[in-house]
Amino acid sequence: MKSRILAAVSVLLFTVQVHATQIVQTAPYSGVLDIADSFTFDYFDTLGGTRVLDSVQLKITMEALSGGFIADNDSAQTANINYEYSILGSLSSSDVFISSSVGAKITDTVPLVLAADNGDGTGVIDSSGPDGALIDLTGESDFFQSLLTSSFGTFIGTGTYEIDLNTSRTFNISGGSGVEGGFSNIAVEGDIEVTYNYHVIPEPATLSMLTLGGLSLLARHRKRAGSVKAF
Ligand SMILES: [Ca+2]
Ligand SMILES: [Ca+2]
Repeated sequence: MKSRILAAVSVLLFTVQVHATQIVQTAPYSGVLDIADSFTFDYFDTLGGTRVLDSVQLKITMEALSGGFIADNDSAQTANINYEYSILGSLSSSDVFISSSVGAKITDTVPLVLAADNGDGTGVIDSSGPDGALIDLTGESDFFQSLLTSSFGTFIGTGTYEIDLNTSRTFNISGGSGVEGGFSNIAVEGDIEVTYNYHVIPEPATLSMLTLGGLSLLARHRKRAGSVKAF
């Protein structure tokens, strides 16, 4: 019985001490590529050492709303090509530690068959057929999240810090010659999310009351156990 009561007391204290909770901060963004913007977040405030940061999760989502990449054959022959494209939305900061790999990437490689040039010629990137094509990105999306279980000390403090979002886009055409590439206005939207996973340290007064409560509970049971023995 004694060990069971002690266990109950320690579980009670343990539950209070490691009561984990979260602070989630979300900054929405949207725009036409390329985007270069900064977003403001609050540092994790330990409130005088009463809260302990356990980990930080960074997340970025990205969805294409419209636009896409263009291919235009300007050669005299039919072109069979592979069109590799990507849009990268990456996060960085001069205030807090963010790994250079944190970014959402919409990417794919698509095969295209383009007819011989219909007369637009080099320098005019025309997506209309039969010698051109538009790879519509509408609805394509990606997200990336990174959980920092160490090296998150730079997120602790008071006040605010900035996280920068920069987008870039690339394409590579292979398998044919004389094919021009480009892009139409690509609009995207998404969220940048910073989550603090932390636990609260109970105040000394609370801890003492819980300890006293547990000990008096134990004492009562000892007394009761003693009286049972007397019979
Ligand atoms: Ca053409
Ligand atoms: Ca052309």
